[in-house]
Amino acid sequence: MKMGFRWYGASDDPIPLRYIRQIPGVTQVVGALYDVPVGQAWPMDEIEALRDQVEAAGLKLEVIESVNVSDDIKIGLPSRDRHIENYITTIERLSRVGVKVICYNFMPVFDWLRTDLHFPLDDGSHVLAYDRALVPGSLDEMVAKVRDDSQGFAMPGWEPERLADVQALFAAYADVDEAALADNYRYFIQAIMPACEKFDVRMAVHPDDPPWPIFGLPRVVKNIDDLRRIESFHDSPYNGFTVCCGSLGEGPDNDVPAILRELCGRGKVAFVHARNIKHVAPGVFHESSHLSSTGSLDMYQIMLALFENHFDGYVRPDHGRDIWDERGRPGYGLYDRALGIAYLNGLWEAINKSHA
Ligand code: CS2
Ligand code: MN
Repeated sequence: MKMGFRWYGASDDPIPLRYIRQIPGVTQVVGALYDVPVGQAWPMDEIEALRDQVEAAGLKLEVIESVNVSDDIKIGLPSRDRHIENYITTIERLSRVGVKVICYNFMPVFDWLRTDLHFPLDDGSHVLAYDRALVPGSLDEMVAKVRDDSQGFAMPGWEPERLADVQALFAAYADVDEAALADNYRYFIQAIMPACEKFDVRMAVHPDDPPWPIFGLPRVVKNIDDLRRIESFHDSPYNGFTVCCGSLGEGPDNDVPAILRELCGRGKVAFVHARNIKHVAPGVFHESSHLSSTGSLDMYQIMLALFENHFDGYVRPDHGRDIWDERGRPGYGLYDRALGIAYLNGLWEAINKSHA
């Protein structure tokens, strides 16, 4: 297991790389370029500059989260072929600096969705939460809510330029039902796989968050059946998964350790987001600390599933709570993610030694 920490870049992340270097066991920065419009190729000089910064701090840049897939590709517009060409150029360029895994998602319009970015827990910390009864009635309201609640930080997957006319973007998906989205997804995977195999870069799709349709938009990465269908697009370790335990775990029928065992058993898991969530009621959940007893997921069983399947890929903690008066990017503060890593390391060491 190689432990990483997501970082938003020197100009947009209040956490310096040297702090990340001091978290025990962390060797990887999970990074991205945030200023390249979706659909365009990432400039080589910017990729190299990011790699240089990360390496100068004594860390490695082997996982990118995310190279986003454009709406043109998801909708299946004629412009998709040009966007796919650019995507392939980005894959090739990233391979040149040693990137091994690209995390991405295939959610229409919105990336993750929450109704509260500062939900208070009994211990005085704050977390991201979702209550289906509180999802705003309009798309514009939803976009404004995330923008206004994020403490001045840009949130991943909520690019203001892309969502400036969210109604028009939504309308462009009018004819895209679940079958059409899956077809467009297959087209994308089959087009990029030769490049991934040639340049030795594994694609790792992130599950839908939450794993059910929202605003009537189709979603195709929700459960094990969806993941098996994605595997069938092209059966190769390069067509792999990011198992985000929290996102999948939000679906009460998703058995996360069982999903990990099945997919790791076939060598398809490239990246893991190890985090916990707490189910409150159907369609209502909040995030929690990583510790099993504070949420609904059994983090020991999750780490055991990885260990028993000889997982040697990348792991990062996912959203942490806001604690100790840190006012960071919601979900992406330093303190609770570092606590999460210490805990995951502890589980891993204990499992390792008890199997020796
Ligand atoms: C992340 C996602 O913050 C988060 O919820 O897990 O934004 C994730 O980076 C994307 O869905 C992957 O493309
Ligand atoms: Mn995740």
